[in-house]
Amino acid sequence: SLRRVLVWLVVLLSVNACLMSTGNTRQPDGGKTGRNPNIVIFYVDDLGYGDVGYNGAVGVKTPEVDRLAKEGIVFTDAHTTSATCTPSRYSMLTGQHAFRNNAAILQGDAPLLIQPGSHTLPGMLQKAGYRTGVIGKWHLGLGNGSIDWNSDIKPGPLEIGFDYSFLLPATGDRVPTVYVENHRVVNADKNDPIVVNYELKLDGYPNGLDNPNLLRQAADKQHSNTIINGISRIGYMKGGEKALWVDEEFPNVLTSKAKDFLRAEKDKPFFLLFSYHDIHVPRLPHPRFKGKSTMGPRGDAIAQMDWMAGEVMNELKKLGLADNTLVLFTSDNGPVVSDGYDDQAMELLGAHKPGGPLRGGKYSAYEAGTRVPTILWWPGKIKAGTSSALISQVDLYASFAALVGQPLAEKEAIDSQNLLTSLLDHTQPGRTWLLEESYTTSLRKGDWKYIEPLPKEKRLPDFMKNKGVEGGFQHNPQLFNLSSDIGEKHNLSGDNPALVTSMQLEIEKIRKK
Ligand code: NG6
Ligand code: CA
Repeated sequence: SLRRVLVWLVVLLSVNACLMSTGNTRQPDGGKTGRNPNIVIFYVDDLGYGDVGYNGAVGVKTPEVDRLAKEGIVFTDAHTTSATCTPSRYSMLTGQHAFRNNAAILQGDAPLLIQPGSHTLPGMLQKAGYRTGVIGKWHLGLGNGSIDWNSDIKPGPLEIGFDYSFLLPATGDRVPTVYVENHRVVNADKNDPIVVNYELKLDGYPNGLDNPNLLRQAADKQHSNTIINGISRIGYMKGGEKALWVDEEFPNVLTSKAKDFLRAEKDKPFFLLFSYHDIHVPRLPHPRFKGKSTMGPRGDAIAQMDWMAGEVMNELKKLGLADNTLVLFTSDNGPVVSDGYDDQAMELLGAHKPGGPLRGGKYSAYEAGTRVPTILWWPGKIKAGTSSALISQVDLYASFAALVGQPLAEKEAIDSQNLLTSLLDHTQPGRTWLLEESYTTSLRKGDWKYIEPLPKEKRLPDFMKNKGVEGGFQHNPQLFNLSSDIGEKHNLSGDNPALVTSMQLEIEKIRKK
């Protein structure tokens, strides 16, 4: 609409003015080419607000991430859109809330969730002249419904805006446990075809329920199917022996693929989504990280994650790209300590608080579900500092569009707000409201936080109990004032019925948009 175009123009002009006034132009590279900046997103899996050194981690050090924090802008109120992985990734890549497409945690053989031809963040950047790559965990589905893992696997990332992909198809705890590079399983062997099934047991690899003696980590029932590399996974798989990944090698394999991508694309503006497996389960860090923390595999996986970030940053610097690369470090949802495997995470936690001062964690409606460590690093362009701006990952789409000067179509990224000024200047405010998705919906309005009650007839999900996570799901409305109650302990809904009603209405309005 005209309004949208006008708003966009004004923002673009003011951003330009702001960049000019600090002596910066959109001409990094020493002004050689005037090209748009490269964009790298470090997308860690299940990393909690308190899991990083600069936010007070105990028992593990994260010097590389802390360096980014010191040199960049640290956001204290930045959010994933959802308390689980698939919906958060969906929103970041489409600029739309996950509920609009019923995005929920996917199995390893689920079809691609984002339709080819639809607007995506990498597709938008392609239009602006970017080369785009995704390396690491995908978990947004592949194929059309029945994947043949032994031939071309599509549609996938290449059909929705990425030029290159090297993937763990779903999660580390789901079959198939093979890498998929572009359209193909790496090291696929036509004499040993891969078959995947999430309902029917397949012969071939032993399964965890019947063979607990073969396991390196005991697992709950859901994680007790196919055993690969001494770890039972969700789902059944057969064949593909030469293609099986070795979990301990993730840091080496993924980091070296990222470096290859940077080297190959260094002469064009590029976008890299570096999507970690860490610190998701199963946690099997490389032996060289063993004992790097006092918290066992979960802490060691954090140390490994930190090392990987350092490696990629060093490569950027080595290639002379550091000044012209915007780096965003963040996570896909909040922390979970125990998530299906016995890896001693609970026992060895000590005084470490994965969610920092926040209540809840992965899956939950409380703040720790979506409020995650977030750093924007772009020395030379931005001033280091701390920002309390309210920001959602759904906003990256419109913000990056503004950054690279790519206009958005009417129906493109409808939930995404252009917060570029807030991302680049720590003194600027962010959103006035923000939606958090979990098994219910929460709404932030400034410091107010409202959690929508579940319908009376719906059972409250309670599977998080044995994971040590407080879900925050109730049949009654909950309302907290985070300015005095960051830990969401005092439900003020009874004293503020009008605010409860208006925030509920607001949620309904967003749903209908
Ligand atoms: C759940 C798995 C959990 C994890 C999650 C996805 C349970 C009992 N099991 O179904 O282990 O794989 O899916 O995590 O919760 S996420 O970070 O990709 O959303
Ligand atoms: Ca996750």
